[in-house]
Amino acid sequence: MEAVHNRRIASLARHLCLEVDTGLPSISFSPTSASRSSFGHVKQAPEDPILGVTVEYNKDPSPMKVNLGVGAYRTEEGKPLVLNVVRKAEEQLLADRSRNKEYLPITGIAQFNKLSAELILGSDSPAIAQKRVVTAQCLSGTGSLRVGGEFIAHHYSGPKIIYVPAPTWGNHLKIFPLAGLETRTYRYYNPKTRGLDYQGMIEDLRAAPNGAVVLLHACAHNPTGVDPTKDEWEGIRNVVRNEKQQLPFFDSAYQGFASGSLDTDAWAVRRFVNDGGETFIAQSYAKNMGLYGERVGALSIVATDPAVAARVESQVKLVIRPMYSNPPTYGAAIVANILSNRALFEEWKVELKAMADRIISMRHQLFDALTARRTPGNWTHILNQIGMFTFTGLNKQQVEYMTRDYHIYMTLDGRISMAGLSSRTVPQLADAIHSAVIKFSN
Ligand code: KET
Repeated sequence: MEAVHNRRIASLARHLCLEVDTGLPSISFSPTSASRSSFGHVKQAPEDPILGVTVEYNKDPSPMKVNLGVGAYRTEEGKPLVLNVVRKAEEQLLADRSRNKEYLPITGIAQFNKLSAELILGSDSPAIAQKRVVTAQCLSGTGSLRVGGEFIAHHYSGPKIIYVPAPTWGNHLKIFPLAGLETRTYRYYNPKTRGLDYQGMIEDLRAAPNGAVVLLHACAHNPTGVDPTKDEWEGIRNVVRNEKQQLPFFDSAYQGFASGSLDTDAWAVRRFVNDGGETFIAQSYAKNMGLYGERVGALSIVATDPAVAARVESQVKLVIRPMYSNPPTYGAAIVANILSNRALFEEWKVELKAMADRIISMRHQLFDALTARRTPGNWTHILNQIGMFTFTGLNKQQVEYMTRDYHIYMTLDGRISMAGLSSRTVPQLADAIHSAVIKFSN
């Protein structure tokens, strides 16, 4: 009886890959089995440059560790924030017993799509009124970029080449080649002035082929925090639209986070759409509604006439269906609830502004702390840069030192997520920067 029992445990343990001493002869896996694997040649991949920072952070046992890597908002207490308005929308969803778990249509919740297009283009947008806008609920900003990229790769009559700024959010360089687009860069940031290399950008767009796709950050450029001025946007638009007939593809991951106002942050997108030309827009609700893990976003394609828009929509569905069939319900239902309810919408705007304001206050606190320490260098860019990040100008060696000696985790390009900072951690960061700058001068 006992022997049977022991054999069962041994078999279960083998199944679970556990080592259990049952007194029976043990069966071990032969070490040569790995060499027989059809995947034995697979190399260990490096961690993602942004999400890998969190992996390293999680391994650090130090109580003083600070994660300024990923662009995710934290409270003054350093905790993730679920917006009150999101909680309210969730309570409404929970109370509604008519809701079910059926599949959504391939392009998601129709109401969510309509409201998302209105949020980025304005509720009075002529393109929406003329039914020239196709919107598909996608898996957050990343999924929207990927679906848009694949649609362009399959159907665009122009060159299948996309120009992204140098530098840009690192994932752009992985998304677009996999979507089937040749990916090139245009000059964007000038490290000397820590500002926009406007001349370089214009030259590179002029030198790019007619009709090429141009990826533009709608606001709060990641990682540099440097946005064009309104005049510069008009110059860019003139080249893209009039001189080169290029296709603008906006990545809007931070609407409301740059200025605190949803409309102000949509200004550039609306200028491009309102001139009547074709435009792609990828929207994310990860940051501005704090719905990071719900993966909720939208791809909007603005066509020149409604008949084209309808056919485009039919083909977007063919991109999505074999990729993930249809999108998840929950996050988009929360967003639709908030955007469709006046009171919730107003409440959201207040909470969004509070997040943007806290980030701006962190900029002032960090700048003051470095000034008080007389840290060598000019740090005014901390105040001037826009959005979630400060592109500090610190080099890889300095960043590695700050992580090792001060337990400050950030990306190796010197980007700091200001949203991860608090009054408590500013002095530690300022000490770390001060020491890094003195120890390893640029
Ligand atoms: N575009 C930009 C410019 C961007 O910074 C991000 C995320 C995304 C799109 C995609 O976000 P999604 O969660 O798919 O809606 N950036 C932060 C997180 C990340 O890297 O995934 C970051 O830069 O830290």
